[in-house]
Amino acid sequence: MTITITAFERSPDGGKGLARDTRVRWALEEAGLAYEVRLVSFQAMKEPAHLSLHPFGQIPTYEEGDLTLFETGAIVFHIAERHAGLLPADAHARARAITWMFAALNSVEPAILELVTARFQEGDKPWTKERIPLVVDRIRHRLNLLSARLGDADWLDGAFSAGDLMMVSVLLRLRLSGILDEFPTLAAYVARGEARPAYQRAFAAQWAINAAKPVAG
Ligand code: GTB
Repeated sequence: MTITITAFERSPDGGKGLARDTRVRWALEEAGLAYEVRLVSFQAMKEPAHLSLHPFGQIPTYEEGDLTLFETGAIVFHIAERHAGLLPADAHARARAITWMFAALNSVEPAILELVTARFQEGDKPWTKERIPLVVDRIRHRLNLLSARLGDADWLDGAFSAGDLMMVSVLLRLRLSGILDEFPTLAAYVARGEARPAYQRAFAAQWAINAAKPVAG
C-alpha cells in the first residue's frame, strides 16, 4: 500500500532537516519502506483539504490506504510497531524504547520549543532578554540528566530504537543554538544518529526539495 507523507513545499530552514517530516522520513527509511511526499504550502496547510488530514493545519501527515495519521510520535510509533528495525522484540525492552519516544517528545522537546518560541516568535518582546537565560537553563538541566543517563553507551537502551530516533531528532533542533555542543556526550550521540544510512537518505530527500529554494532570513 502506498505511503504518502506531507512536508513543507518550502521549509523555513532551507534544508537543514529540522522540520518534522525528517523524523518520519528517517523512520520510513529505517524500516525500508518506500514513500511518496506531497508538498504543501503554508496557505494550503490551513485550507479544508489539509485540515481534514491534520486538525491543526500542520505537517507532517501520513496516509496509508484509508488510514490518516498526524503527530510525529504517533506516525513513528505506527511505523515502528509494524516493521522490524525500530523496536526490540523483547516486551520489556520494547516498552522502554517506547518510553524514550515519549520522553523525547514530552520531557525534552517542550523545553527546546520554548527556546524557539522565545527567540523567534517573541524575540521582540520586552521580557525576552530576561526570559531566554531561564529557558536555556531549563534545557541545560534536562540535557545534563540525559547525558548522565546515556553515559558511554551508544544508544539510550541497548540497540538503536525509535526512542533514539525521536531523541536525536529532538536534540538536532538545538545544534544551531550551540547548546548541544556544551554536552559532548549528547553531541556524539546525535552524530551517531545522523551517521546512520537511513538518516542520511532521509536528510538527502528533504535537502533535494528544500536546498534549492531557501527562504530569506
Ligand atoms: N507535535 C506535532 C508533531 O510532532 O507532528 C508538531 C507538528 C509541527 O509543529 N509542524 C510544523 C508546522 O507544520 C512543522 S515542523 N508548522 C506550520 C504551522 O504550524 O503553521 C516545525 C518546524 C518548523 C520550522 C523549522 N525550521 O525552520 O527550522 C523547524 C521545525
